Amino acid sequence: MLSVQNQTVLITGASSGIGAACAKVFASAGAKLILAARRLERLQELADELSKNFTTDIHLLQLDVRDRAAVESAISSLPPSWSLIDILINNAGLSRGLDKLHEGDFQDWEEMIDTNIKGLLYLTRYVVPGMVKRDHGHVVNIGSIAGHQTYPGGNVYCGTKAAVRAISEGLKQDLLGTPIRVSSVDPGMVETEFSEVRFHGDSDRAQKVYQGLKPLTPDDIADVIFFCVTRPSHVNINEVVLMPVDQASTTLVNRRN
Ligand code: NDP
Ligand code: 8X3
Repeated sequence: MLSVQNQTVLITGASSGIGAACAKVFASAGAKLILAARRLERLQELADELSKNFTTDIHLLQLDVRDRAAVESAISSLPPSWSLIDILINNAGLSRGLDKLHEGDFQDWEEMIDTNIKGLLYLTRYVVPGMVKRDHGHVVNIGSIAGHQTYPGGNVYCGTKAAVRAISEGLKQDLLGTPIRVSSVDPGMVETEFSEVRFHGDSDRAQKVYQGLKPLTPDDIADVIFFCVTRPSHVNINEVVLMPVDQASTTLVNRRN
């Protein structure tokens, strides 16, 4: 097993859900954390909590991954002790709406495409050259079961996650001949703020998504990401698809009420 002690880990979307759970797992293993998201106050709360429990170094980045210039500037202006990123976790992402494609909202589309695809590409483009130069690194992209199976109303969100899947595969191919590893972790239903964001703050509708079943938790996903990253350096876990026992596909779920 590889140690992440003193490794620098950049986690996007660390202010909530899966990203925040990753921060905890990597902090507990002694990694140095760069936590990025738009909500700086949420990152600060997380950093305060982590600092109480672990002796980890944390650097916060208030960053909108959709803004290419901001991503370039954030990465190029990292202080020297933070600039050598060993592990990039491309987790920032969201769904917006569940409309039929022909009735879809253009702004929802732009937001998903700009965040889930272009944001992930920007981070990758600005971070991976340093990994190549140093002959060391691991990129973990958070895909989704939605990148493997499309469901009614999922159209554009599923399209973005199918793109993440193709991008992960392409990056692995383009990095062949280097020791840099690429993994895609593709969950089914995880209870986070995801559905609340999808339904634009309608928490009653969001809660119904997980009603009567036992969803995955953010910690379940962080655990799998940590497993991928800590395999021996010759092992590349390309793709992990995981879902709750109560789920069999994007549309088949077992609800007890
Ligand atoms: P949350 O809504 O809890 O977290 C999403 C995170 O992404 C937040 O920290 C948010 O931070 C960040 N984010 C969103 N937009 C931007 C942006 N433009 N710039 C920077 N950060 C951004 O959801 P999850 O934890 O569930 O989602 C994390 C990832 O997991 C996403 O890629 C999602 O698609 C994927 N996923 C989720 C599943 C689920 O069922 N929950 C299943 C499969 C995949 P902030 O708002 O502060 O910027
Ligand atoms: C999130 C899982 O099935 O809601 O990516 O699209 S799903």
